[in-house]
Amino acid sequence: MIARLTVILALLVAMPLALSCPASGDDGKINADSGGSSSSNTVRESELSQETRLPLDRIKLPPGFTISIYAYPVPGARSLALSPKGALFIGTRDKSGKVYAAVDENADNAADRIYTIADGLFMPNGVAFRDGSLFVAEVNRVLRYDGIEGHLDGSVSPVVVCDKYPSETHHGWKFIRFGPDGSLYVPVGAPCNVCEKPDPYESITRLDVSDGEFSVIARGIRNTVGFDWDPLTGDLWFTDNGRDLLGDDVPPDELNHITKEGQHFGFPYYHGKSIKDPEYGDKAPQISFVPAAQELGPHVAALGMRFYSGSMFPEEYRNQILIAEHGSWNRSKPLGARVMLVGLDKNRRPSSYEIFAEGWQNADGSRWGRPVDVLVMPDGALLVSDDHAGAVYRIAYAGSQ
Ligand SMILES: [Ca+2]
Ligand SMILES: [Ca+2]
Repeated sequence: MIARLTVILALLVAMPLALSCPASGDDGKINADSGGSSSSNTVRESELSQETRLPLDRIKLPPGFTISIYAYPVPGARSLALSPKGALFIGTRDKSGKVYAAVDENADNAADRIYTIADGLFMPNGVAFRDGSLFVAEVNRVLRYDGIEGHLDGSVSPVVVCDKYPSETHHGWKFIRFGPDGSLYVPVGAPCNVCEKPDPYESITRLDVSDGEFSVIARGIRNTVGFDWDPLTGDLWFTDNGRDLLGDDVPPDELNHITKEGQHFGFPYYHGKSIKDPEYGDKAPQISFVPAAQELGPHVAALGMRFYSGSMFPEEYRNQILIAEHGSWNRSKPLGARVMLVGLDKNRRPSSYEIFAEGWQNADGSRWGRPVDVLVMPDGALLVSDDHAGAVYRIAYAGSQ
């Protein structure tokens, strides 16, 4: 599957970049004026009565599925992470710099309270939870909030785990997740539409949260805002957003599959499976590029993705991939604003790419909502965040109809 253009291994085996990230300041605590202030944290009742204001009846789902509001309002809701005790952490990337936690206190599959854990952070898009601590990714830093479940009122000060990531805001917001190895995976996007940048740009890095050191594990990635590990193989898969301004239908967004550490996924030289970049294609280093495992729609802005690891949905969904497409901005006919299903065959190769949920885009191309991330709940329901409507939805399967 690997397009062997020419093989000069020198570049492939370039020494992994290892950067040390000691906590900033003397104790790693954040100054009140640099974000993380608890002074304006709030808690409010989730306004489920607002459900009627969001036209959920426009969402089309396969037979037997239903959609409801899980949390609302959650302005700018982006990445999702769930704690074992059931707190749903929600990142954002707008100027408010807020991180939320939504809690379903009475176990009726709808959050009753929405806490603002932090505000004033630098595009805190990424959230991940491990061993009682919430990790939040700003553009250039990863923060840790210890004992967060006992401090949902925002009364815990974060510790800086690492502050050595680049600070460009262009594709600088981060999706983060812990891998099966206990490391935190942190992407660094291209600080441009299309450009050639050295490590750690255009990569996925692996961060050791115990010492703040990170290294690049995959290159040639323009901007991934979602990834997950295959429950059957342990392999890491990720979405990537294709470059802009090559026309309506080129290039596709990508679903990629890492089979070996150090692989290069083509950007900025090649896009999709084999599309040569008109500007950078001729400058490509003589190395092997890994083509997209599945070409997605052009400019759809594929963001969050998860393998469906639950048991609520029908058998054919098990261990298949669900992808949230935020929706295009530079296409004459808008595309996206939907949740897609990528089917994998018995060899774990993509065999289908089809719509799972749509209807956030209106007939005239305008949108009332835009999916960002997806998360499989312990009961098997699928949560979907929406930063345009400011909501988190719950998609459930109620049986054949
Ligand atoms: Ca509830
Ligand atoms: Ca690629």
